[in-house]
Amino acid sequence: MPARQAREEGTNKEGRGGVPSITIQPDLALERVLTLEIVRVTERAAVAAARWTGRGNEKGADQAAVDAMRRELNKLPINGTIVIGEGERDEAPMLFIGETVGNKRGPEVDIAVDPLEGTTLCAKNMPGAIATMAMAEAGTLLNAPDVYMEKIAIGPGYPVGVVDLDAPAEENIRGLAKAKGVEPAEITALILDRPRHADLIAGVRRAGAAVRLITDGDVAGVIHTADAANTGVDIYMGIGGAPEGVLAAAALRCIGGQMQCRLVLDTEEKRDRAAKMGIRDPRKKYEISDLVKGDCLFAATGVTNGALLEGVRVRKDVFETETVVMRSITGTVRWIRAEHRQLEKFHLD
Ligand code: VTB
Repeated sequence: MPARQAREEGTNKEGRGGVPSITIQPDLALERVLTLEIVRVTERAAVAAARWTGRGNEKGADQAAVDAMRRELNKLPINGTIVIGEGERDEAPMLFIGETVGNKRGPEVDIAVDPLEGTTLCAKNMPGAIATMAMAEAGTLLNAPDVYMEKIAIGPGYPVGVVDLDAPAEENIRGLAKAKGVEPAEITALILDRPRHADLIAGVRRAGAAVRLITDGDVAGVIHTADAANTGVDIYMGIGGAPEGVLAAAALRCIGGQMQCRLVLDTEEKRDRAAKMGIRDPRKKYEISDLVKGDCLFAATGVTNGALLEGVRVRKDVFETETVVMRSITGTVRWIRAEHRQLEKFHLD
């Protein structure tokens, strides 16, 4: 289900800097073979969604990605539970929160999915739609309802606490510029282009920094901060979806960086839903290690071309995909360009 639609309609009841430092018992680490397995999952979802690129049909694109992702997830040697998914059981027929996936012959894992992050981007054939998922040891991913989330994220290499979710935008920009050794004018903040961000955008600009606005796609937006030299994005700020926040945190858990978040639980109904999912403190400020407590894997495949990933390319008898896959315990990031020749595996008509 397109997350934005759910949030708007209310139908949805709703490390640190540097190299990631993770100390967990070796037997709690995920099997490394799963790294390649999850690439297949996001590849299939991306190819399925790509068929809907530019068709103006968000639901169709999302459903295609969901079906493909679920089919592939069910082949994995895992006992998986969806903790971040397409919605809650009564509203999402597939990949709903609590759904179990996998062939049951493997470790118990938590799974976060966004089969098509940027449904609108795909429907309108705009850059940046991706298929993405994360996997972590059972019980270690935050079970978050599909509500909004306040977020702030920066890449690796900064002292802990250089920015703070609760500090004014100007202060965060000045602090970050100082830590980077540049003037605020050389800082760029990535922010979702939404009316709710008018004050935030004004504050960033008052501090002298540049704002880059995006229409959708804040999972990739947060990841951009981890490679500021190439992306030109130093900081991500603003309110986006909570599911996207958990996925982005999984990526930063692997590549380093800092992120702070808070769920926007502004109604009794949302607080109730969150409480049912085990959230005791509705105002809690989460760090990456609260969102993703243990070892995790993160993968994303491009659907449409974007700054992070190339989109799916359909050539005669060959589909090409680009995927980034990361593992937190080693901090390894792999970029996988694949050529698919056995096209039946995509179950496309
Ligand atoms: C963001 C964006 C997503 O939802 O999380 C956004 O990154 C937040 O919701 O791609 P609104 O659109 O309601 O602002 C998405 O756009 C996915 O729908």
